[in-house]
Parts: sequence; structure tokens; C-alpha cells
Amino acid sequence: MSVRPGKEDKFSFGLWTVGWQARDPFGDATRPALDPVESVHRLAELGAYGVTFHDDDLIPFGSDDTARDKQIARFSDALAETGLVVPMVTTNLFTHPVFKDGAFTSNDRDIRRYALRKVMRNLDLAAQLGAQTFVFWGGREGAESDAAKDIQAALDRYREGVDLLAQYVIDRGYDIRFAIEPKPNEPRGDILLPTLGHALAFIAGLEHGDIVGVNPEVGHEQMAGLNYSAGIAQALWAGKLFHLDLNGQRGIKYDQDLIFGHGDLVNAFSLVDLLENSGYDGPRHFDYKPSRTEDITGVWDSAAANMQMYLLLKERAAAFRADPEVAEALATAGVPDLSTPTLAPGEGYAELLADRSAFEDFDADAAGRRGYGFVRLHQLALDHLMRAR
Ligand SMILES: [Mn+2]
Repeated sequence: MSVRPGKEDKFSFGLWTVGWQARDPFGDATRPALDPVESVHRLAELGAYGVTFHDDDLIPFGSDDTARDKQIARFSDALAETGLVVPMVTTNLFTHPVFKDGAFTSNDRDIRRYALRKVMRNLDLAAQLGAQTFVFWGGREGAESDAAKDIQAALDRYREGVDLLAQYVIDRGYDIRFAIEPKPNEPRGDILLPTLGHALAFIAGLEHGDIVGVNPEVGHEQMAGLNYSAGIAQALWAGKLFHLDLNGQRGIKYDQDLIFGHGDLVNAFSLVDLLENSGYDGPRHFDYKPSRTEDITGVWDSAAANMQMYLLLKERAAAFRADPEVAEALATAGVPDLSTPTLAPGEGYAELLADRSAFEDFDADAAGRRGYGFVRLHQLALDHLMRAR
């Protein structure tokens, strides 16, 4: 099959992904710095439609206004030349030592105020470049020891910060929505809003929660031992899937940031099957790291591999859904039946109580003997995934 991606596939990459110089806690950089302008051109050639960045990926921290404006102009020219768009922008609130105890939730009030100003400046840039999603990954919002952080106060400050920034976006008339990216740990020992579920609960308590959703990342949820595609389904159900970060992870360990599908392939299959049938029309954004062993050729090979994995899985998922035997297995499993409301139209608990067939005459033993055929259904999915059908 052809796996040549096109702009209609809506693949996007962070500048920090292909631009990662492969510095890790144990070793120095193995690759030279990449000019963001070159990344834009190479990603466009490979078939991506979008590029995303943290402020500091594009404009080195501490640049003066002249240098900042020049870099934004160079980047804008590259976007115009390639047709690449900027669907999402995010803020680096984690690299500089000032953020070592967090940004919105630092114990130091001056640092909290500085962080909000850094984000406001970056929101202006995001609006200027046409980004419609602004991601908040609070990697330093957390602690290593319980006594060091008053969690309830930290959540108050987190809410204060996000609501203030949302008010700023609303007052400026920016067409921007926020997406919170959960992660359980790394770099902090424990991070606030550690999972998708924590983030959804936090959003429900915001004043401006209507413009705040989530940006779940494959590896981050899997680092917590959670089922990513099931979490994405809940985010869709809540109307809160504003963006997502695709990559690969193998189990509960450090954040591997592997290529999409190079971790839990079966869950990646169910994710693509879900996304492609969900009506989600946002970017398919890759947040991965080219392995430290790769040279620059390997970097671009790895970028292409992410897109190839997605398109292969999309093709396999379509074949799965088109197979009449799968349709029959789904029916046997009762999957479509779950969409039928448990009560009939107009029924309430009084009618349910009056329905003897629901309880008094219900044969629980007979119903308990039913086989659902879930194993056969799952094997059919794996047959399609492995192209055995
Ligand atoms: Mn991410």
C-alpha cells in the first residue's frame, strides 16, 4: 500500500521532537542543533501539515526583542514557503532553573507571576501564528516529598492561573482553546493532574472550563498503567479531546517517547480505529523523541515512521470494520446492543419495578451462561492487524 502522507492526514510534529539533541540524564547530546527553519522544510517534504513548538524551541530563552522578532519572521517565512500551519503552541515552564519548583504552582509567588507573564506573551504569538490550541504541560508542577507541597493550595493556584489566562484569551478575542496534558511523574517525583481523569475533574471546577480540554499523550497514560484508547474514548465522551500527543511506550517505566506504534501496538490499533470513527478532526500530533542512537538521517526516518505507522494502522482498522465476519462477531458479542438505553422511552424506576420480567421472572442463571465471544472478536482484530485476513 501507499503510505505517503498528505496534508489531509493532519500530521503535526513538535519542533522539540525532531530537534531533540538526545541529551539525557546520563549522556551528552549526540546530534547537532537543528534550525527550526530547516525542520519546517523537512517536515513539509515528508508530508506533515503542521508544526508546533514551545516558545523557547523557537526563540532561545533570554533573547532580546530584536532577536525574537527576527526569529519569528524567519519562521513565518518558512511557513509561508511550505504551507505548513501551526495548529498548537505551548510554553516551556520547565527547563530554566527558575521553574524547578513549578510555574503556576511554585511555592514562590514571584515565580508564579513571572510564569503567567511568560505564557501571556506566548499566547500573543500563538494568536499571531493562527494556532487554535494552546497546550499546558505542567511537568514541574509537583513535588518529590509530601511535606514540600500543599496540594490543595497548589490546585487553587493552578486554577487561578488557568482561569486568568483563559480570561486573557477571551478578552483579546483570540480563537484559542486550552488543552491540559497530564503526566504522572518525570521530571517531578509526582506531578499534579497526573492522569486524564484528574485533568477532567480539574477542568470541571474551572470558571472558564468551557474553553479548556485535554491533550492526552500515549506514553504519559501508559506510564500510569492506564489504557490510552479507553481514556481517549472518555475524553471524547466528555467533549474534551481538544488535541492529542501520539508516541510509543512499553509499560510502566521512564518516559520513552518512542515512535507511535513502537510501544503497545495493539492499543495503538484500537486508538486509530477509535479516532478514525469518532469524528475527531484535530491534528494527529507526534510528541516523540528520535532515539539517541540516530544520526540526522535517522531523525527524518523516525519522523516518517510515525506517519507510516498511523496510516498502516488506519488501513488495518478500516479492513477490520469492513469485514462481515467482524460485524457478525460484534453482534454476537453484544457490542451494538450497549447503545440501547437501559430504560424504554418514558420508563422510570416505577415502570422498572413493575416489570416482572426484569427481576422476579428473570432467569439470572440462564443469562449467566451466555458466552460473549470476546476472545474471537479480539483475535479477528489481531488477524487484521497482522494482515492475516
Ligand atoms: Mn507531550
